[in-house]
Amino acid sequence: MAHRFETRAIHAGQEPDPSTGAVCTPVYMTSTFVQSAPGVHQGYDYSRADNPTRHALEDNLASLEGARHGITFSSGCAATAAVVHWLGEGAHVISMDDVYGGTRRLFSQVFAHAARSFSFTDLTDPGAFEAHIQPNTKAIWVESPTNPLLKLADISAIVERAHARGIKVIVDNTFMSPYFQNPLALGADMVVHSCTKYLGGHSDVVMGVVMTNDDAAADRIRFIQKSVGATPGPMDCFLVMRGTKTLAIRMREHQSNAMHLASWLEAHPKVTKVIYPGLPSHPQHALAARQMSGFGGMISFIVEGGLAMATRVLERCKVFALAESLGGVESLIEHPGIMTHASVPAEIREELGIDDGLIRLSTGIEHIDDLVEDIRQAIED
Ligand code: P1T
Repeated sequence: MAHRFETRAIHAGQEPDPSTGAVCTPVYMTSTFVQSAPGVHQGYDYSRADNPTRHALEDNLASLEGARHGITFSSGCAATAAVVHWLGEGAHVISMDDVYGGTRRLFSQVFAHAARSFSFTDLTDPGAFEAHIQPNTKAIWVESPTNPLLKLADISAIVERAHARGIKVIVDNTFMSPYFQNPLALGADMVVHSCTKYLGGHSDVVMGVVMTNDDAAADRIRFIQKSVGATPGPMDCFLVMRGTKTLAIRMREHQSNAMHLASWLEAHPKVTKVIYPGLPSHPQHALAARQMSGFGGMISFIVEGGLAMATRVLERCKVFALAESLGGVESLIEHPGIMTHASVPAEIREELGIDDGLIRLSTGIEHIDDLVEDIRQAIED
């Protein structure tokens, strides 16, 4: 019988080292591997192509996402780029309108100049993409929940419609991690994560991964990984592997803190809006409860008083660090309009609802009372 998530997190891809018995997979800090005759080696020839520490991590991540293949990259953006390379010259992609600012920038300002084209639409309506289909539409790019507005896409409903048209569905599952959501089980063709976030979990690594059950697609993505060479180093792979061992307990704690904090914020008179999929007030709360096994650690909210008040709150927090990124054990606070989504043109931010007063929290796993007190004093004192 297959082991459960928590057990796989600790053991998948990781056998005690056969040469020494080391329980933890060693950091194979080597660029190359000796050959006994030309082309004769023990499975590894050069670390851009493969490295034993990376190999162990890729098997571990694939197991957690329920995928046959995990292919890692030097960042989440590099993983996204590999998928767009794989879609091929001339491909048209229909993307969720609210995605990480760097993803939109990569699509609109890099690949749009490299024989790819993109349409952005609100995939909270699973039929919305159909009006944008072109003869060369190859994929729907889903981010769910989205960054930073925490909108959800109904993954299986989109898959059903897209597959009927021969269109692939790719899901950026960074915000939920494989612990709370498994898009491949919902029919998606490919999953992308920024491992920089929950998978690494300690804000000390930048990395990405692509996961799929499609053998031919995996072969091609692996070929792109080796050929383009945006690969992670062995030390980073070790750190993410160390991170995934505690993913389940971290995610449970992130969620419990976020649920408490979101409810507290919602009751605060100076807070005009709280967006958290776990709150009954979230317009897609029912979908969140059905599609995910938890609601995650990300909260967005709007304070009364626009940019001036938002800036005050951001500057006054002490436990929450004012910083980009998310998914680490430490709580982070940021301003999407000025920070993570600054590369999204102002008129599009406005259209999406990325308000000047919008603040995004990555709820860490510190004591909940300290987190509430930190936000309280930043708003009230
Ligand atoms: O930063 P990198 O590892 O390249 O991952 C890019 C990325 C991809 N997808 C999502 C949903 C993301 O949130 C990110 C990175 N996001 C931030 C740095 C941020 O603060 O939102």
